[in-house]
Amino acid sequence: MAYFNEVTKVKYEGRHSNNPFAFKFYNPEEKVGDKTMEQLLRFGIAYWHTFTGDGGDPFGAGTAKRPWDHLKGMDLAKARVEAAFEFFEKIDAPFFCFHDVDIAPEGDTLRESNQNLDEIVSMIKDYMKDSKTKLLWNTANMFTNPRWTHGAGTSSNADVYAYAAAKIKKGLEVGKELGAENYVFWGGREGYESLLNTDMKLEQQNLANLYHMAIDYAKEIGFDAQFLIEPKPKEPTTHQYDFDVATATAFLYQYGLQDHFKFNIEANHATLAGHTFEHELRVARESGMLGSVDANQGDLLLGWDTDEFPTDLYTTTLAMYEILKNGGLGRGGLNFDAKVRRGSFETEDLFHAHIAGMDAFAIGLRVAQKMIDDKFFETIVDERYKTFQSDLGQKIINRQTSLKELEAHAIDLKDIEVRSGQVEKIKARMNQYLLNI
Ligand code: XUL
Ligand code: CO
Repeated sequence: MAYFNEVTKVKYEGRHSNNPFAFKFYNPEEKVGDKTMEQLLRFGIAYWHTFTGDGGDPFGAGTAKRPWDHLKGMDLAKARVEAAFEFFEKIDAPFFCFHDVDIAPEGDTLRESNQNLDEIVSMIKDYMKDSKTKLLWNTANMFTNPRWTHGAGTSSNADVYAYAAAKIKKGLEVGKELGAENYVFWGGREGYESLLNTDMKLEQQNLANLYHMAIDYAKEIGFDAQFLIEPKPKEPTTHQYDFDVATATAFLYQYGLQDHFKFNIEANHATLAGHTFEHELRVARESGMLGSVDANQGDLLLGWDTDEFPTDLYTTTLAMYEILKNGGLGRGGLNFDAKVRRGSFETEDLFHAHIAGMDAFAIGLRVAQKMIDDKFFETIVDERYKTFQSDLGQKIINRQTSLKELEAHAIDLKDIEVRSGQVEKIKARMNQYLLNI
């Protein structure tokens, strides 16, 4: 059965195309630098938003109209797999991502849930044999069910902790079975509400121990995926332990986990933390920990995680700049952790949304590559830090000086030439780059 009859395969038709079901800028085979767009962008489809989500929000029921709506339980789960692979083929997606509960319904016990999962995983495995779409990452949902109300790896209850450990164990086995490139840990409820009832030290230690056990088990079963932490400052938990990349980096170093993890950076999580998307990418890149990206955008007028499809070209450009400077995303990719708006409830909106996001990142990629080729930012930065190329500057950089020596240099200085940062000139040039793609 076909679920998306209104659309045949989405192809690149160029910037002047009026076909809403065509890419205007994403041309998978086109080379940018020495790699193709497909190799550089590595787009992933988020199963939960596109096939499981129904458009509901905290104020109202789901609005989405989907051709699988009449089904229930395992029949529904199977129909979603069929629909997913039809969608992947039509949108030409190289990757997809899921949580365990997105693909198969939970049973009354973990044993039952795992049986459901096994059945769907083997169906997915069969579909993957004839599909180019690979698994970018999978994860375990440890935030929806009421048992996670006080956290999973940071729960105040040891049975809940054990349940979380068992879900991760299964997640790693599923990842191995389907050849996942990465495994994600997003700590939805790993944080606290009030210090008055919280043993923060114990919770964080337990979480670190869980990660160590996951590393050991992946090794034991020969699952060599890259482990990723996905920071988020709040929502659902008030004080989230993985607040942002810098906070999570400190956690990883504190518990000896730094060599085993990279980051999955989500744009909307960055803005919730009071950062830009590109800031989080830069912080991770500087420490060699930029692993993968959840490509979406938040509504800056709203203070919550709206998970919109990314369409802001300024941001996609600055993000692609960081990614290219990182030498790409390695085994990571750009996963659209994004959902169509509640008012965009028709099935074809799923295509419009992904086309918009893929084109926005393709534009970002082209512009960022051009800026790198022209050494646009490098020249600005080199010029700005030029004084550090002097003897004095080199001594500072190499820690070969002292407060005494620097005082001797500074004590009679009169005419220090501090130059303008020229941010407005730089932004105006960036707009020129954006218009000239
Ligand atoms: C929640 C979120 C998650 C993770 C995976 O904000 O981003 O969907 O990406 O659990
Ligand atoms: Co995410």
